[in-house]
Amino acid sequence: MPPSLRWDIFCRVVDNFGDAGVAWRLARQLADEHGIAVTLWIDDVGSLARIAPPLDPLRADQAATGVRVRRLAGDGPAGAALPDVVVEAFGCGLPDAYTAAMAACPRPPVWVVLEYLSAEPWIDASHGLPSPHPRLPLTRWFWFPGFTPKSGGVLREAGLLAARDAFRMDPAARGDVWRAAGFVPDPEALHVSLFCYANPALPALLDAWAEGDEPVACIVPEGVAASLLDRWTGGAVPHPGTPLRRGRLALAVAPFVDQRAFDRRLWTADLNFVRGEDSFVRAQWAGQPFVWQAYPQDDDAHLAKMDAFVTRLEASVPDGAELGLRPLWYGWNAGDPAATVAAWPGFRARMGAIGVLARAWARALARQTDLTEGLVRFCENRL
Ligand code: TRH
Repeated sequence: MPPSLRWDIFCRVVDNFGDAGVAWRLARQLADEHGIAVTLWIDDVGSLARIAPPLDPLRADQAATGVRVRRLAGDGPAGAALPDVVVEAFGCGLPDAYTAAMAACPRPPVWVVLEYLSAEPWIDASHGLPSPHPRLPLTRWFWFPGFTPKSGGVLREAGLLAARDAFRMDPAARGDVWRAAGFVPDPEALHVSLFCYANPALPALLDAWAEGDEPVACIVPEGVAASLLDRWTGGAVPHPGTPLRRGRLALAVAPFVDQRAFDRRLWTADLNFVRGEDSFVRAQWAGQPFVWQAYPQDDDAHLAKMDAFVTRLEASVPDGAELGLRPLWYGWNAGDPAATVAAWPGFRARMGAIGVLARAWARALARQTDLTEGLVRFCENRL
């Protein structure tokens, strides 16, 4: 790969943090591991700055950890020199002036549309296919992240699992992470990291933990399910650093931390509730039991995505279907309080075996080519 390669990544934040989170992780890996000069064009620098604190939300052009970050507004990079590769994250659309410049270029950049991650089988047949632009003499290539060797893979930076294992070997690691949220280390407690959407099943699950027979220490990121927590706490949502106690549950609200610190929380939790796309993948790399809330979609398409993933997860080990993942995952994704609470004791009782499954899944997934490596090779062959 010629070292002078330049890539532009375009990202428009739909909502939440995953679009920015994925684009940022990809940009950093391209720079760190492939020596590529990356410019990330993103409309909502503020959302990215919340999970990448070195960034200044008010600056339109800045650099951090080897990536140039520029605010995407209006015609965006009008007049800027075209790169060798353009990544259009999640089909966000490129500025018209930019695509016109690409079309006028004798050797246009390789144009890749990065799709949303899915475990659904159909993506393997769609991955890596070209599509002629409807108006311009340009070709777009569609990259479908996934969990099979025929898909576009998932993001995994070099040394991730070794760093995870080394961190977990440090006896002080869990204490440091959870003390930062205001918890006094309690080896008897079930440590839960809870990152979810506004889930109607959440209050009932918190009640079940409060009335349960074991101490539960739970961290919720600031602003997550805020109105539900406000009602459940009676307007006394705990301030960061001072957990609220109710029965056996201690609930702490934590400010957003950077992606590296968020990984460490996932690595040191006994159970990770995650959502969307990027934290979903990071919980898989953590190799701990996890529950995923797919990004809710009106036509319930998210339930099909969740089912497709659970099916792959169960099939990855003998008797995986006996682990009883589905009742809690389905209740949680349906936002069904009764189903979620009914499923909790069974899931909790099988967490040892679910942890074995999670670690085996992470090992197997790590044997596949990571998304960035595959994408670099793919583009190299089309330059
Ligand atoms: O925030 P999300 O719900 O983002 C969603 C999904 O990406 C979804 O697929 C997409 O359609 C929608 O946005 C528009 O969940 P996700 O994907 O887990 O992204 C959260 C990011 O925030 C992830 O990179 C982890 C990061 N994060 C931190 O770095 N620190 C934190 O403290 C927290 C809570 C999250």
